[in-house]
Amino acid sequence: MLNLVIFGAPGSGKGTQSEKLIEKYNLAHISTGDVLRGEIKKGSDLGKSAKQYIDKGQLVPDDVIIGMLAEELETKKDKAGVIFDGFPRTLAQGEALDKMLKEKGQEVSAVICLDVDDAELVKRLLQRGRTDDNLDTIKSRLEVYKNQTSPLMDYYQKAGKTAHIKGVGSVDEIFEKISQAVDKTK
Ligand code: B4P
Repeated sequence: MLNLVIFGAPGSGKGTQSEKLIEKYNLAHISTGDVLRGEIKKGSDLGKSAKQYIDKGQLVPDDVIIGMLAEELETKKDKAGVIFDGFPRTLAQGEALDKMLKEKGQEVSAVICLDVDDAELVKRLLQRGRTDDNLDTIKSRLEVYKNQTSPLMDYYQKAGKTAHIKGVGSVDEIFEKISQAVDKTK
């Protein structure tokens, strides 16, 4: 099983590159951001609670996300692996993912880190214009990324699982570099 984590700051292109990876490698796609936006659209209790965090640029609490991820993972069984897009985002989430995969006799195969500087991230997100893509919220999201999410990179680096890819250039050029990194893990 190919279990890929796609890692990077908000707007680094995780969702964009995941779309291409799922097609090329026949992977299931779990985007915690997409699942949360789906819940918001449905107006569920989970969605109502998540919206308050997302609108402020904060992370949704770990227990909510980990429970949601476990449920999603159970529905993805008929593919060659899974791409985890936007999850994990904290050390607790990373440890929970390892535990869930271990119970299935699996592990994270590789962590693709998309490196993009802040000015480019802000430009992309303002252009995208989702409700959480306004300047104040973007600033909070970048802070949260630095303080809460980037420490997780050390965890994966120590495990020898990271591949750093420059996430600037055309989507196809970046995808080519990611594919080379993925092929090395197979
Ligand atoms: P996400 O949905 O994960 O979104 P993101 O990090 O903002 O964006 P992504 O990196 O996927 O960027 P994209 O490809 O779309 O998270 C949203 C919120 O949900 C979080 O802030 C948090 O509150 C909550 N959440 C989600 N997961 C969570 C978790 N695990 N724990 C707690 N809370 C969680 O690209 C962005 C834009 O750039 C697009 O418009 C795209 O077209 C453009 N772009 C992409 N590649 C480009 C390129 N090479 N050049 C130019 N533009 C490019």
